[in-house]
Amino acid sequence: MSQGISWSLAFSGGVRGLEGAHTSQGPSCPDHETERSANRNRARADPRPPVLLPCSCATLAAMISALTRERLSELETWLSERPKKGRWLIVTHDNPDPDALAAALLLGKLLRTGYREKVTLAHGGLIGRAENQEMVKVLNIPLSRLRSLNPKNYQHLAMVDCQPGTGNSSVPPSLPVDLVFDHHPLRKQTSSVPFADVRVGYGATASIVAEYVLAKSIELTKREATAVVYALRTETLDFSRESLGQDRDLYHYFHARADNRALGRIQYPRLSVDYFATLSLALRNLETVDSLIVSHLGPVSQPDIVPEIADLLLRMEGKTWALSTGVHEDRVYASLRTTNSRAHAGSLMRRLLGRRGRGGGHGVLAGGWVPIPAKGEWQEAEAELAVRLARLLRKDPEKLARLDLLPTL
Ligand SMILES: [Mn+2]
Repeated sequence: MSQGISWSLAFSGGVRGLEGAHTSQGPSCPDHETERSANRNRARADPRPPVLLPCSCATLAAMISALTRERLSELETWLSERPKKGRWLIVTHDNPDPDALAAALLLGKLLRTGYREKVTLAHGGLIGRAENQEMVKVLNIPLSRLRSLNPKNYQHLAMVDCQPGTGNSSVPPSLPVDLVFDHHPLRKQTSSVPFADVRVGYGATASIVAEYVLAKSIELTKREATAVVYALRTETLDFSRESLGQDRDLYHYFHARADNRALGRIQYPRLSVDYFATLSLALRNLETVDSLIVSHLGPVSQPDIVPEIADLLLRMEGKTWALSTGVHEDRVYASLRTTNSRAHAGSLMRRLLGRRGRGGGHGVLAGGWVPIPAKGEWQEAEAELAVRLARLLRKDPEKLARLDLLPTL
């Protein structure tokens, strides 16, 4: 059945002709509900015919691209014709971010509600970031740790927001990968997956999966809508980086259906003392050369803090590149951020990590890891990453110097 399955790198414009028109397909739009009741009230007081207010949100039909409709029917055929039935394991990358969590939640819903499949969501690492922990808690996302599951209980594996061979997802090797949904650049190994939908242009994997769910006319709950909204907000930095009109339309559609109180709780969670300790350490270990700012965190209790620090450092005035590194178990993790929208942070990260490492990313942000070369040599490994990055950015690594924020007493 792999014949005829294509890997969709390009975005298809979709059915745009219906924009602004009201359709009766699928769940009704709360915005339009308000508009209709306003018209009804007006009709009671005023005998003139109701005025149709201009529609500010795209309709359902317009939000589902032609490509998604086509791929959904391919998926349906594959699901009905596959030789083996059985339980699905949906895995995100090891340390899932909101996009991975929302995409997993929605794919679970699609398989469960749309095709009566049995599904378990799982990840291999840690959910470190307080916001992401809060998201799982507040939205009640049923997520298992891979190590607590027996792979023998599953017959199918789906990967969301990651692909086979990227090194950021510890999938059980005994299970064949049957489904991949992702928006990172296409990896070679993905070509042997029976069904893969990889769309680099999309701002979030959750957008891709959300389109399938809508195309299948499955109504999402408030918590699922909230998950998509939070995924899109964080993944596109409130639409300030790579995204499509498609992402925006989906965002508006789901925002009207989301739980704003839950969103508030997710965005401003309580932070652990450990978090503040790492933050303090990060600010005491700054190095800089020209527009590059670096911080080495050393051993961290969870790897998610590394990208969080990189995000923060990129906001320092005068800096356009930020690198943070941290050590967890036997790996040195690195996160790279840039303000340069034309940069290729993902490919730069792969060059930075070299053959021994694993990593990738998008245009302006990337992450990955290298194994610690020998016991206890993590300091050298962290320092070397900064020196190599300086060189790759054509900056003089000799000039990489400490940045003391406070005057020494
Ligand atoms: Mn993503």
